[in-house]
Amino acid sequence: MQLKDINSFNESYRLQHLKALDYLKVSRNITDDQLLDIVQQLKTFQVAIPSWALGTGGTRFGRFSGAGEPGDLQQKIQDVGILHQLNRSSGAISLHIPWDTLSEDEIQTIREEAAQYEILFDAVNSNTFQDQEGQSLSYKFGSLCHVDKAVRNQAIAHMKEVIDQGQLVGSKSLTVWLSDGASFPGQLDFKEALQRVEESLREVYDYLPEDWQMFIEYKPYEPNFYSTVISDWGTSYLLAESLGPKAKTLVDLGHHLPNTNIEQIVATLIYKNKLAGFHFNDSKYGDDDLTVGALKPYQLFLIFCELVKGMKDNPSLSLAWMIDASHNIKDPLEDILQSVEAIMLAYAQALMVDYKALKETQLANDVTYAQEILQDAYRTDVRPVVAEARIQEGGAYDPLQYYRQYQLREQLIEKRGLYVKASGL
Ligand SMILES: [Mn+2]
Repeated sequence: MQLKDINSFNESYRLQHLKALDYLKVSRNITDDQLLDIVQQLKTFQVAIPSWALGTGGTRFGRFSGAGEPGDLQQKIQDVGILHQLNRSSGAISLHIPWDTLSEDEIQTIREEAAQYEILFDAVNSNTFQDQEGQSLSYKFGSLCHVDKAVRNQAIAHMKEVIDQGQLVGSKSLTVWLSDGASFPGQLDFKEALQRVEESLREVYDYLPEDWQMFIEYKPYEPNFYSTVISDWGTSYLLAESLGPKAKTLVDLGHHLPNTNIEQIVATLIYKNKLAGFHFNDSKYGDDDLTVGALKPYQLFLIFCELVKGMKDNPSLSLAWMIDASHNIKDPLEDILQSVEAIMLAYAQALMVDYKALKETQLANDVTYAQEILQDAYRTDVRPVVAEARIQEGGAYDPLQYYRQYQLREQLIEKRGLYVKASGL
């Protein structure tokens, strides 16, 4: 769907926007050049949208379908196309195999559809946490950690196939998240399970094309409730370290036990050049998969401060940014617009921090002022600068407002019908 009238939509907010931008400059005491520099960095920032987040997600208790959802991959790309036209920061899609399995003859159409909306293909995701139709062996007791080598081989073959699929669309990385683990003490030998995962991952690693990377995601619990083989960043890190330079640790914000200091994990991984990137979401209790920034925007800001510092120290630092959320009760497209906005705001706030002054306070053990510097940036209303970056790129001043005003969901329902179910979740 090609969106119309974005410029005239923006025009009605022009005066209000310019005043807000001016106030930001005056209140932060920043020059036009400094502002331009921040806008420039925001303009190049792209967050990948996972194909499974475009339909309504469910919980283990049920799923309440939305309307006008994408029924196939082409329609999923069209949905990302809508997001990207509105915010100019959603220029990539992350596929999940087998939910998005491509046949040779549809590759061309899919690539053209994506190119039309300037959408790239981000990391491809494997799936060995559920059994697929026609699959000969079951993952009920694990995949890469399974005691039976035949099951492990099946999972390894699947991951190689995911890499093959990714190559067809131009992806450059494979994300592996394993649900492997145990729900009861005694079920699994910890050491042997980890050893089997390591050996299996090595087979997949050796299959990676030269310019590919492997992202190893971790998660403390669920679906297994007693132990997970790759349960924390340390386990992911030691696997990545053992596999080699193409393997890195992927941080999913919801995959931590409550109160974990995620920003510190980020700094440690950057220091060791093992940070792959992020799965953004928010949570209160566990892997809640809520809208980014809905609950802990200050934590998100602190994480971005580490990232900005990391990127300043090492301009070649290349990270993968992706949303990984489930939209149970909101319109998925509206929810993603809110998530991307929250990410951009946290990034913009982190760009407002005076890192030189912060360093001085640290060297002087001036704890009070160190905190003050961070909070001062966090408490700045950076919405105008994020909007400015978006407008300069041809996006909408207020994407959500445009989405509602131009009745985009209603148009999708008209085209696709009320009861289409997106493949996957
Ligand atoms: Mn994830």
